[in-house]
Amino acid sequence: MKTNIKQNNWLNQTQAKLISSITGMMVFTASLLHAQDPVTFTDDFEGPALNPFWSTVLVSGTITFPSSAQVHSGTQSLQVNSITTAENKWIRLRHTFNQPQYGQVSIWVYDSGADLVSGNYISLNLMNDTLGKYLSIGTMDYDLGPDNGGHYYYHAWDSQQPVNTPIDRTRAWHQFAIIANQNSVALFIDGQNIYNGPGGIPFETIEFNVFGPSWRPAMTVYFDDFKFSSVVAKDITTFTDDFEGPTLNPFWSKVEIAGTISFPSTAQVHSGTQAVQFNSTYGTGEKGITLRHNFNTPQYGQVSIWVYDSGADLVSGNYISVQLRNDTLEKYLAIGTQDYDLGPDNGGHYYYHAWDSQQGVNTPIDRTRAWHQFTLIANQNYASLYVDNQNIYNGPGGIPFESIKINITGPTWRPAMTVYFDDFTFSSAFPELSMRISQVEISWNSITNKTYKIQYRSEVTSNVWTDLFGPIMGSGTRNFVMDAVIPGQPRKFYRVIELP
Ligand SMILES: [Ca+2]
Ligand SMILES: [Ca+2]
Repeated sequence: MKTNIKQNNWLNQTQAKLISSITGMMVFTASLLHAQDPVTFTDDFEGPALNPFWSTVLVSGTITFPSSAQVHSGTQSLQVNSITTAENKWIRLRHTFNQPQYGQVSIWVYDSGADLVSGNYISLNLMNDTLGKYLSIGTMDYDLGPDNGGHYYYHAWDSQQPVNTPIDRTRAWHQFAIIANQNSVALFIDGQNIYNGPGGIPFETIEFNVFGPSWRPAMTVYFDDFKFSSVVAKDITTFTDDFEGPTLNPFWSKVEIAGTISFPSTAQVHSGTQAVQFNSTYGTGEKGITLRHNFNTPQYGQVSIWVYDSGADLVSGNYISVQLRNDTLEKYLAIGTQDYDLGPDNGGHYYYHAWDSQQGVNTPIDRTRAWHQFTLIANQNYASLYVDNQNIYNGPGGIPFESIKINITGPTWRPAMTVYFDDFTFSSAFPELSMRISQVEISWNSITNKTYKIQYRSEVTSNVWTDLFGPIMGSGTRNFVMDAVIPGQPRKFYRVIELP
């Protein structure tokens, strides 16, 4: 008996992504046989041991974990201690991905070196090791005033040297956030945008660190609340809700403060026989009635919803707002109303809020007590807003949204109000294509008058050889059989046996 074992080894299901760029050009990338990276990873440093996501390099320094000396969230953070030795200080926490990434990365840093004439460098870096390029937000190893180490610095993909920012260092918690896209890069400190520039370089490694020459003093720095999310769509890519179901779709989570959500409601509908009804109450505290959806990963895409504006022409009402939110950066894109309608320049028109708006901006579109459609588009290259298909805003993009929020709000003293929403749509700018191998072909050179049997083994058969096909008569040529590939099955071995 002769056996011939062939291994069919697919580590993971084939991954393919279809990415459409703004020019309408389609770029198709597919990669086989690579290990999966996490799509999101957060670390609030509350565990008993450092998460194995991180690898460490400790030269002239140590890590104290967990540390409770300074925390941004919970009761723990990560403490980095540099030490004075003959060597330069170099304490790094890093994660290297299997595949280069686009995405959003943020961390909170307790800047112990603020206002010290001599300290250590602190930085958050996204690195493309292959190209020797990096994006970085950080500090100098001294603070000698606003123009000389007293502010935070950044380094863009193509910077020749660190660039000073307007943001003063203080001995407190600060958030460093980096969004690295295919088309753009945006850097933020405490939610303030400090840099926008070209993208197109993915990062292979995330690193945060404390370093400095040997002669700089020992320093203790704290890090907390790290967040990474890939910008690749792993969520649903489209979702529509005409609010015609028997219960509210679990896509939505509800918040009902000084009010309620009635579902289904038939009092006012835009389509079918049902809508969702928001009811605020008077005098029971600040109103906050919300439907929300949190995505697993930040999104680019388009959202629209129909709103029945019950507050139009009322001198006192509630705010109505539809928002795409980047909760990490505490930024949002929104269309909505004021909580009063006192004429065209004073609450009588619809308002919008762009990613970088300081306050709501008036539009030319009059409020009426009727159904109106709000449409919000947040892309890598632009953001656009529409009311009833009329374009009310175009501006820079580059900030993905992590959640959708639909709400009515208002202070205690504003009256109770009832507002209706209907016909919601969401579509991702990254329609995800997926590819998998559904069948394998097994073939062997056969001899006339011989019979063969095909067997396989896998984890499913506890690695025992099991008959698949046969006996099959040899044809004197190459024989072929097909076998289905079951989704999620990691590995299967085949062999052909020549029967005696
Ligand atoms: Ca914490
Ligand atoms: Ca409906």
